[in-house]
Amino acid sequence: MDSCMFDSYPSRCGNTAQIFPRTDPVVYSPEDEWFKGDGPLTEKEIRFFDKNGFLQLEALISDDEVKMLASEADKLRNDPLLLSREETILERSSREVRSIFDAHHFSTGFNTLLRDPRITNVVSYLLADKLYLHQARLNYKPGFQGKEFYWHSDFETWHVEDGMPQMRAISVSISITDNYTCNGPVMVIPGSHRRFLSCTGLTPEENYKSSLREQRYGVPDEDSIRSMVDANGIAEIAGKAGSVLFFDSNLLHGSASNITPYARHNLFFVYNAITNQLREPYCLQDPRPEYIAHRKNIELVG
Ligand code: 6CS
Ligand code: FE
Repeated sequence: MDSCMFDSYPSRCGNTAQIFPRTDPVVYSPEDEWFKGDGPLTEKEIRFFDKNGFLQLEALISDDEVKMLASEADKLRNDPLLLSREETILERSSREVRSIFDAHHFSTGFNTLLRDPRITNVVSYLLADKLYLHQARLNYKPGFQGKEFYWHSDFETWHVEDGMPQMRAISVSISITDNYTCNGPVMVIPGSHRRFLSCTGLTPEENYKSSLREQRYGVPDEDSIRSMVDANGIAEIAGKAGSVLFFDSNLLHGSASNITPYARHNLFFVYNAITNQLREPYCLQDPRPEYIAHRKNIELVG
């Protein structure tokens, strides 16, 4: 059975690129209550997120906490035992560490932060559901060496390769270092979360073994990206260490290489609604490993 035929978000079906409308809500809490402002966000912040697909809260994390996060990140990056673990992804062109998945398993500081109500209250309001952690990832972008993340929708990958049914997950990116416009900050296309860019090609077996270093499948075509940028522009998310970016699972984003001396390290927690748990991957391949997409060991975090 070709799963693409019955899928509201078909992608990598081997055919041409297409753009589908989003059929899921963006903010799941009822709109007629947004004005109350009795949750963690003001009505203005909720409407900004609904319209643009992202919201950055500056200085949500204190300077002292940032210092702890930064020292944890450095400790993990220089831990020889971690270097050989599958959770550690190296850059394609050097032995530099690009990412560490499930980083909260190796840091009590990260493990505490992912359950922090300053973060989980915002996400559970937007998703109007209880939450579990779908993925945690420490992204290093060292000075001079940090490589790019090409344009993509996370949901496209999590739907096709992990079997995530709906767009009811939110990524939270915590800046551990200052993110300037020059050192490869996250770039987003505001409003792009409302379209699903169906990508060409077919998912190769064990795609994750290369995609986490350089994504080649699930990459939208240039014409689709251009049409989204023409309509909505590009926003560079600069912010001081301690700022927190909340963004919708389907928002088109990417980041450029870092050729400056200023490192850019971010800690990503991806929260999925408990009612949106992973099914069989829509690409009909074996599920990705647990450290990339939590499927079996899930626990409520908010
Ligand atoms: O494949 C994934 O799950 C990861 N890939 C990217 C480029 N962003 C989302 C996620 O960390
Ligand atoms: Fe991503």
